[in-house]
Parts: sequence; C-alpha cells; structure tokens
Amino acid sequence: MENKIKKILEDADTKLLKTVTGKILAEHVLKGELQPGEEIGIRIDQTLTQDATGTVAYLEAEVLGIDRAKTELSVSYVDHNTLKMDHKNADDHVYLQSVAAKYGLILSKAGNGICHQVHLERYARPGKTLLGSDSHTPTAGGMGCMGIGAGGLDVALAIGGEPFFLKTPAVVGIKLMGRLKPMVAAKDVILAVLQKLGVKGGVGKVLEYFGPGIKTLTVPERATITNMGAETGATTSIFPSDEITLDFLHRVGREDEWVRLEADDDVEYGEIIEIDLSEIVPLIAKPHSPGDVVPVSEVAGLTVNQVCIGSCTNSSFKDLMTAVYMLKGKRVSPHVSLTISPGSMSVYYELAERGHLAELIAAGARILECTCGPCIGQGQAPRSGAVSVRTFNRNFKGRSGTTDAQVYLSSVETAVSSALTGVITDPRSMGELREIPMPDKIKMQDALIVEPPDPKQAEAVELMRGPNIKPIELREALPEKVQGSVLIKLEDNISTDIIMPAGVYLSLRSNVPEYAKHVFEPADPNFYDRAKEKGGGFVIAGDNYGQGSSREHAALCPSHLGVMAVIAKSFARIHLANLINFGIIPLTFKNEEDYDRVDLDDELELEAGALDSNELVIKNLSKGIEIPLRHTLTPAEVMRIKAGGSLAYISKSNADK
Ligand code: MIC
Ligand code: SF4
Repeated sequence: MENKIKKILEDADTKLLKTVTGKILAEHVLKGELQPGEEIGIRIDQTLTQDATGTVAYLEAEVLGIDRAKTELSVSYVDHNTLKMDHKNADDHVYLQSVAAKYGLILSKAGNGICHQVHLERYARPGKTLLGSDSHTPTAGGMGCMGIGAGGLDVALAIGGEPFFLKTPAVVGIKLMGRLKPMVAAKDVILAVLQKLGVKGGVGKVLEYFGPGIKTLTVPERATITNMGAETGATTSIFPSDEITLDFLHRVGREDEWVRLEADDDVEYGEIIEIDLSEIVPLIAKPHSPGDVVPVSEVAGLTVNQVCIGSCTNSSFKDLMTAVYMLKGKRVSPHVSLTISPGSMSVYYELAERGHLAELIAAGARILECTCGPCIGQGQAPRSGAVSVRTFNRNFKGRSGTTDAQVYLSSVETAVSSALTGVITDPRSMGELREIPMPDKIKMQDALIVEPPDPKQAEAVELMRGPNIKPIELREALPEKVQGSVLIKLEDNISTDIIMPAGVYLSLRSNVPEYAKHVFEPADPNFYDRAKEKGGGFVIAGDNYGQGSSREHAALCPSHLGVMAVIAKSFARIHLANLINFGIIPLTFKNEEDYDRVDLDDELELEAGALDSNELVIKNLSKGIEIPLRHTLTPAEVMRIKAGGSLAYISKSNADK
C-alpha cells in the first residue's frame, strides 16, 4: 500500500502539490491518479450528517453491515427538522440517538446548533478531510479543513472506513487584495464570486483563496465564503491555515489543534480570479437564484415584508453581534417580521450572557431556535407574494414554503438595514458600524452534546425505529433493454428543491415510498401519477441538473418510481454521484440541440450493453430517430449501475462473501 501511494505522489501533478488543496489530497490519497480530472480515492478523517439526510444514511449503513465508525471523528447533528408537528421527527431523532450510541458517533441534539457552525467551532481541524451529507460541508474550509458534501451512502461508506472517490479537482486560485470597506461584509465577497462564476462555474473545481486580502478576514468570515462557494457547484472551497486560524482556535479553546498549512511561495494556479476587497460594494442575490447577483443599490427601495438572519452562512457570533449593534436602541419597521436564528448554542449563550439578547428582543426581533429553520422551509414561510431578505445561501423558488415569495440573499448588514427601514437598503446609508469586539474566549456549551458509550456498552444498544421509518429498498439489476417514456421535460438549473421539495415534507425523509409521492411536485403536480401509471421511464433536463442540496432522496425517490435514466445537458456533482448510487443512468446529450428532439411522452429505448462505451445512442421510437449521447461513468460505475446502483451492488457483493 505504501509503495502504491509513493507511486501516486511521484506521478502527481507537481503544480497541484504546491496548493493547499493538493497538500491535503496528497496526505489522504489512497487510490488513483492525482491529476486534474482523474478519479482518486481519499481517506476521510471526519464525517458529519444532519437529521434530514442522516436517517437514510444510517439506514444504508445498516444495509451495508457497518457496525462501528472507523473515522477519527463522526458527528450526527439534529438541526434541520426540529419542529415535531407529530411523532415523525421525534422518532427520527430517537433513531439517530440510538445509531450514534451504537456506531460510536457524537450526537449534537436538536437545539445545539446548525451542523456547519457547530462543526467549525468544535471539531473541524486544519489539514483534515471532512465528508458531510450536506452540501455546505465546505464551511470547514474557512479553517483549512477540506470539507466535501456528498450523498448519505458515500458518507456511510466513509464512516465504515472506505475511501471517498472523486475526480481530482482543478484548483482555481482566488486572489484577494485590499480590505473591505465599512458595511461591506464577507457575504458580499462570496456574492461577488458568484457574480463572476454563476451557479455552475465551480463544477469540477476547488476554489482556493490566497493573497494579502485574506489576512483581513477572520475564520467565521472565511467560513461564510467557503460555505456559499457550494452555490457555484465547486467541489469545495478552502483558505490556508495561518495565524488567523490559530487565533480562532484559541478563542474556541482548541489552539493545540492548529497546524500551519499554506500554499508554497511559488504556487501556480491554472486559473486565477483576482478580487480587490476594497472595490466590493454591498451585493444581493435576486429571486430565484443565488447566482443572480446585483449591487444592493439596484433594488434599493423595494418594500420588504420579512427579514431572516441566520443559516450556516451567517450565524456566527460576529454576524449576530453585527445585528445587535445595528438594532440596539432602534425598532424594526412595523410591516417587517424579523427573525434571528443563532448558529450554535455557544453563540446563543454568549449573546444571552452579555445581555445582547435583551437588546435584540427590545428592537422587535423574533429569536428562533439554533437550527436551519426558515432556510429549509421549517416555519416562517412568507405571505403570498412577499419580499423576504435573508442572510441565507439559497433562494430557489418555493424553498421558503411560499411559491410566489420573492427571496433575496444578502449580508447581515443589508438585511438589518432593510428590517429597520422597511425597504431594501444599502447598509452604507446607515452610517458606519463600530468595530465589533470579539471575546477572547467563546465558552463552548456542552449540554446538548452526547458522547457515545464505550464499544462494549454500545453492543447492547437497540436501534429505535418509529413507524414512519421504512427500510431502504434495493433496486433490481438493469434490464437488457431499457425502455420507457419521457415522464417530464425540464429546463436548465433544476435544483433538488424542485426534484424533491423539503419544507412541509421534510418529516418524510425516512419514508421513501411516502416521500416519493411528491417527486417533481413544484414542476408538475401530476408527475407521481404519470410515473405510477407508466411504471417508470426517463427524465429530460437542461444544464446543471440537480444543483443545490446533497439530498439523496432526489435520486432515491425517483428511483423508487422506476426512473431509469436522466438525460441532461449537464449535471451537478453531488447529484450525479447520488444517481449512480441509486441506479439511475446519468446521460448527457452529445449535441445540446438534441434536447429539442425529445418531448414529453416520447418512447425511448436504450441497450444496457451500450453503456460500456462513453459514447452511445438512444432510440426515440416515437420520432423514429436516434440521438447520440455521452456519459462520464468509469467502468466500475457502469458495473454498479447495471447491478441496480452502488447500494444494491455493494450489499449484493457483501452477501456473496
Ligand atoms: C439544503 O440546504 O438544501 C440542505 C437541506 O441543507 C441540504 C441537505 C438536505 O436536503 O437535507 C444540503 O444542502 O445538502
Ligand atoms: Fe441548514 Fe440552510 Fe445551511 Fe442547508 S443551507 S445546512 S438548510 S442552514
């Protein structure tokens, strides 16, 4: 094994090895070729799951026969669905607690905070790899930890000690110069990056930050930037680990976990994007895409009905103190509802202990639990047609719970200014904010953290399954002739919120047959009935299909309904992997114009054997034509798809052993 790794490193792309990304990959590579575009298998040091993806991840771990975490650290967070409108969530939480005890995972209970904020404060470490069943796992990149989002099955495998496979990314250097002007925030930096790259400009890439400007940004600010890098489609985003990282680790009582990790002086990035921080102005993403970014001044004056502060992007102590200083002694506009969700119990406690909660309450802010809350449509759905300004990272249509709501994404500074005036407001018009003093230490709160028992006691733990928790089904092997009709035809940038809406259905995450009744509901409420009637079929889509969340239900539920293949112009990374895991063939048009040669209800036919080549054709029987297609699957992935997907393949191979 050691010789094999030595060989991988000898053959590795030397330019890559000079980057922070390359250094971490070189430390963790176990298989493959460290050359951009080539597949590698890497060792995963840490994992995280959250309740909305965690239950299926652990149900899959059960199918795989994983009985004990083999990672250095694995944490199961409960932060997405904590409303408990009936027994379903409560049952999920108890299941997760029993799983954590049995497998040796740390449990972060409901109310302890949003997974990424808590992980940054307590567990992420520079130089380590972190795989999370949530697309915003790159938040940890704010401290030089390589956080990658993946589907639950990949995380379950990593918990069992298996390598994580990915295409070696190209590293884009983002050079930051200068210093932000007053009232311009780290959020505006990532919005500026999104303005340049759009929602798919990061696919296949790692965004690595460097240059003198990074020294002006604290770890929580860096984490805001790496968090929302997910919206560019990037594999991850990362900052180096330097004295600023040490300072942060000191404040959270973990300075002994610091290591220096920086790119070499003679680093050469294949592509460089230069951003002068002093030139950035307050920015805002317009409905309904995080990539539709304009200066705040362009939409200033628009009446605002709701403002929400929080989410894994903007809920650090600094973010909330910004809100405190801006709201202190003032009143929220009478027609605005302002909510604030602290990112972690430690942040919440710190605010309470210093008396700042009282200031927020007096200004008219509604303080919510330390959870994802409105970000994932768990409460605070805006009224019909409302304008909602949120410090979150996603504003896909309907995600807030109200289809015709107009959701804007901004910094805390812009959000609070708008809450005070009642219209979208450029924060620079509100005067300067005084320097926010950071406490020397933020006391970590432990009351809602449960450490696992020792392995001996763990053996006796029974997994607690409520009636809504249904076992994961394994898909049958692919037939020789894959035939069926087109069940839906979709445009570009279809997000997983369209494929598998969250919001009110979040409590169905452990029950695939029930959740599957809502597949594609926002795009076509009749999809379920049509798929049932036809017994499955094909999905046609445009560019960047499956952007957004890591939820594997967006593959699992269509697979349950018999969807055999998705033919798109291009795919988002995590969703592509999820399709393979659950036996749906991801195909792309060789010529993009052919998208116009397939219509709803057309009968299509594909030979399974044709998948052995990366170029193939599909017959459109209704139109009597053949359409050339492509795929990027490796031979191993083709084998898995033919067996019904990775989960079916692995569990069958385990049974044959
Ligand atoms: C999201 O922001 O969309 C989520 C909810 O956090 C998802 C995970 C999920 O769907 O459970 C994500 O980002 O991966
Ligand atoms: Fe939670 Fe929203 Fe962050 Fe997703 S994006 S992890 S829902 S806070």
